[in-house]
Amino acid sequence: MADQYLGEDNYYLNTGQLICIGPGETPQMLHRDELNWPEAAGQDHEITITAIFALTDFTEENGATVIAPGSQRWPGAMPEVRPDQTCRAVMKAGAALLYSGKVIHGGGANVSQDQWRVGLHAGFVSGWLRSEENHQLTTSLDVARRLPEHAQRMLGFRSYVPPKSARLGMVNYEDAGVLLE
Ligand SMILES: O=C(O)CCC(=O)C(=O)O
Repeated sequence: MADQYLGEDNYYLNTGQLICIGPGETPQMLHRDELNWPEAAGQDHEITITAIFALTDFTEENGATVIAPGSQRWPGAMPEVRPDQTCRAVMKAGAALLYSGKVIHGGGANVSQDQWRVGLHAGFVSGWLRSEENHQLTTSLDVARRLPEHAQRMLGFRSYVPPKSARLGMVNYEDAGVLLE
């Protein structure tokens, strides 16, 4: 999906997180992920897409993601959302929700007594934007050297090559990959 919407070799891992919503948690603020990069948002193309994989069942009760279907086409940066314009990403463990950075969404309230809702949140962002998580500071060079090239790229250990300009994220004016050789 990221290859298709962001362009092959054109993007980095934005988030690699477990999002664990416990009993009593209140709803997350609804948002569009692309507004992390406000100057780049609001274009026709995608700059970020995300998958949330259900590691436990996602239910209305335990905090299934709240989604406003079709909101990727709603004008304005962050329009008002009525409850009747939303639905919940109810799904079985093992299923995933894939969404554009333009779709208004948020983690749901967990009104259960004792259930944890656990999602694996894997997002991707265009290579010319800064990722939410700083993987280069949390992945050592030793670990990066042992990863497949695609994973090295996803974590920012390879430079981004814009179509019409110089590289971004270089090391001594070379592709960052020289550090791994
Ligand atoms: O946990 C969820 O269901 C959504 C999380 C989310 O949208 C976020 O943290 O940005």
